[in-house]
Amino acid sequence: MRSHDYISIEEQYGAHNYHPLDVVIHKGQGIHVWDVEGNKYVDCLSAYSAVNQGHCHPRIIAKLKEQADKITLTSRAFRNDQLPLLCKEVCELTGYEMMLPMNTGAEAVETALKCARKWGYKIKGIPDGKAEIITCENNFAGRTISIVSFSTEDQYKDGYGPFTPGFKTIPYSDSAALETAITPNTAAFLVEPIQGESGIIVPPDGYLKAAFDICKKNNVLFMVDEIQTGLGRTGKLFAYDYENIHPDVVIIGKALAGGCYPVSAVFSGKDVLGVFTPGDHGSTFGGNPLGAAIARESLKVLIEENLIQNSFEMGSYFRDRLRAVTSKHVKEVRGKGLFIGIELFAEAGGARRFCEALMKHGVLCKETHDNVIRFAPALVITKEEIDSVMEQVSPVLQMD
Ligand code: IF1
Repeated sequence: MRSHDYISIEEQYGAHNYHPLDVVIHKGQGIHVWDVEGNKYVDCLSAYSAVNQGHCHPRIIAKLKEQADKITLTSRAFRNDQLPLLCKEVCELTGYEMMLPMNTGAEAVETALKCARKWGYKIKGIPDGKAEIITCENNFAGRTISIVSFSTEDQYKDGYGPFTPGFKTIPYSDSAALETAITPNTAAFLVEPIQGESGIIVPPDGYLKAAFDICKKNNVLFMVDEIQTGLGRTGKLFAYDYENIHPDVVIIGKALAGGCYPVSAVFSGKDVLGVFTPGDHGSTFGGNPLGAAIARESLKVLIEENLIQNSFEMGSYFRDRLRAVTSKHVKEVRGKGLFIGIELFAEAGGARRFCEALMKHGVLCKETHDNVIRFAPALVITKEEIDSVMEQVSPVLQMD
């Protein structure tokens, strides 16, 4: 079968909740993927930062196979010999006391929201049913009904009401608005250190620190969504590391298991995650030994292969090279580490046509909103590989 055969089958039998580029990927290795015709591409999306360690990393795949031969799922009715070590290794790596495992990012965000509410009632003393959580305009945190309840993107909410109450929206990058929005019933502030979906929006230096300080002063949990920005993507282990803060609650997912398996987690101090007691919350697959073993190996790869520093250095090199391209379409190149957005002028005719042109040149990118092209290759990318990507990107940015 050829690409168009797969595409027509998917169009016929799959729900139409996506509009993918028409490349049918068959295999991947490192920064590269191949389609069913055998054409090779550089993947500059990395499954939205889930494959930070690169496609089919040999060490991660070997661990997956090794663990799959032993035991894959126990449920949390019993214990397994991988989850305790994942919890310990995550805590030692991050300086937190406790971790709660889930599967997808949205589930981890839901976990953090439940934790914040429970903390609000049990510890802070908010009257029952009154807890408020503050979120930012243009956030993205997943697709569940409670999460889309605080989305400000019409399409993500359209047709899904009634919504979960208890959320307040403030502008991003505006710490004064946070201070004003806080009331005695505020349990938490949930924020992305860089807004990915809304176009790689990097807040001004000092914003996260200022927001963190305001939360501390008001006994409000500072909860950071590092699902997309975390685990080396921005050139630090976490994007919050740029501001030397210790958020109360950190949410991770995606690259935690190197794109081989859905594993997400919430980690925090005992004073916060300790509010959960047996039966309060859970998941059949959360903390399963297969996912935990893969996550442990994925974290080791990230550290031992120095991918975080590589992201920092290659990100800055990549941005410099992109900024050096003379193009009438480019308004701004921004980002941190290998989390890069190119914002185009409104007159450029939309980012999608550039992504389609790049695909023809062997570079896979995805537009975010209408006018931003996102570049987020796996963190294993080398300078020579960036040079070769630039040979394709430059002419596309210079097209009419
Ligand atoms: C889709 C976007 C990216 C996330 C942050 C939580 C989640 C995500 C900061 C939820 C997920 C994904 C979901 C995916 C596309 C993608 C995305 F464009 F939609 F926003 F990456 F930028 N917090 N982001 O970015 O994690 O439940 O998906 O595991 O929905 O199509 P999930």
